[in-house]
Amino acid sequence: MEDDQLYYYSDTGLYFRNFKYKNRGEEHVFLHLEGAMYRCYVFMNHEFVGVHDGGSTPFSMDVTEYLKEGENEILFSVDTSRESYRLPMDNTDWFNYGGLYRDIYLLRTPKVFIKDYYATLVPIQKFDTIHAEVTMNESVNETVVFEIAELGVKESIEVKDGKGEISISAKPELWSPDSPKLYDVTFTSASDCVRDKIGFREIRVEGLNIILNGKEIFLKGISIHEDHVDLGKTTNDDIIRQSINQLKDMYGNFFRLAHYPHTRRFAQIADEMGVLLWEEVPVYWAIDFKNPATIKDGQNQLRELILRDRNRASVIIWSVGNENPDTDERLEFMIKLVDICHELDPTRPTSAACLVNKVTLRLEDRLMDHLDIIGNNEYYGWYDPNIDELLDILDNTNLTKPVIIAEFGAGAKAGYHSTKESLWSEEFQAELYRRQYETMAKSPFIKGTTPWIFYDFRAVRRLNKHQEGFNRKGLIAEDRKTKKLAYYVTQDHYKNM
Ligand code: GCB
Repeated sequence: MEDDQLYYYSDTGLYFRNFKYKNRGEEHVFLHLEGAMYRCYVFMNHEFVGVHDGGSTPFSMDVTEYLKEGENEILFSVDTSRESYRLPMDNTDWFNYGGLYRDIYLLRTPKVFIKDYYATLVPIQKFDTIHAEVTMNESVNETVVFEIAELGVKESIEVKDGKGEISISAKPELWSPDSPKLYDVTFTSASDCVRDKIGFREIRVEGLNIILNGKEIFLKGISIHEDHVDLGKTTNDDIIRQSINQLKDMYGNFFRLAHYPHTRRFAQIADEMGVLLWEEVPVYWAIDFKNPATIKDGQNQLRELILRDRNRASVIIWSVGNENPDTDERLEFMIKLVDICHELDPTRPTSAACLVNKVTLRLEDRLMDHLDIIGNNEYYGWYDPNIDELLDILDNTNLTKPVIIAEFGAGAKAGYHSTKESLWSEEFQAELYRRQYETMAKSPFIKGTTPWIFYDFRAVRRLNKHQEGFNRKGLIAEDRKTKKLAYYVTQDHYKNM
């Protein structure tokens, strides 16, 4: 995005930055990156500090011992190439933006500091118990004060060997999209203090229903990529707020953040503005499921995502994959990911876009046994002809869990008007959306929809004269302003649900 000549460049980029450092006594200094696409080697004053894989999640490296008083030099070497053993691998349907595209910080911390914290409503359907956990960077024994002043909560957490937890009685006003109440929460140790704004709500699955704060909810959603026509993969608060406002104008309450972790700011702003989120790791299509490096990388990306966002009330679903062929290696890979979700966050449902057997007309994916919500992508009326099959598939599957139709859609070039039979016309797309909504209304299993997709996005495999390098399934063109007819069909549908 910085230079036309580099548009398709996919290899290593070097980034330098000099800064002055003055030691303030006993402290740690970290380099913290919110994201580097894809493999990032970090050097400080010509010494190798470490390497990180995975393009969309944050990581920190302790650079204290590499620093000197006065002038210092950072060098990042970032390899952006997609490889068959990476996540995503080299075959995707979105543009491979590379390099350093999110914020980077130099952080000073005390010698002993609060490394991680987690505060959540305990999902026992009573809405009266908050659980808090804290992890220190060293295995110290001390007391950490957990405080939510507005609720009159001030409790001591006993930390043993660097970890402590507590469950307390409290009756917070519940967070929801209509009333996104956040509380100032602080954790204070002997030498450190961290603050956050946290919402308390309960999300769970009961039978075929998704339940938010004790009430059934239908997830009126849309999928969205982090792609911006001018800024590429970088984004900012105004852009995120605009997307959330456009979703609300469409009477929606839910985003599927596809197909990788979007910026941390998305969930923070969603917490403030009141919108629900599905978050996902780029376990996309047929990656190298048996390669130990891929396994390690996938698990690490999921851990980094959950640890980043588990305090966000807006995030209600962790998704572990998208349209992956059901092999033994893949099943083993995915079960480990689901286990990580449960280990780091027992409060949220898990999902993934699962596969259909087109011969038996059933959802047939062994992963479904391990998930709480079944995601399904279907392209009836676009890649597949007969939309009535959708109802057969759902009826034939013996479903005991709710289904989210995590994708459906059709391509349309904004401004191209023709008959509803003409491919790539807005009328064709709008008619397909009408038929989809009409059909889905007949199924008792569908509890959410995230059509594909909010905005047209760059995809180099999309080269016909209507697409010109963009996937054109957006309800809105890539300018993020020009609404197609299908946007209004969806608005009408969500308004009247
Ligand atoms: C899918 C993929 C999505 C693609 C979409 C399409 O099934 O999950 O990444 O972009 O289809 O447009 O074909």
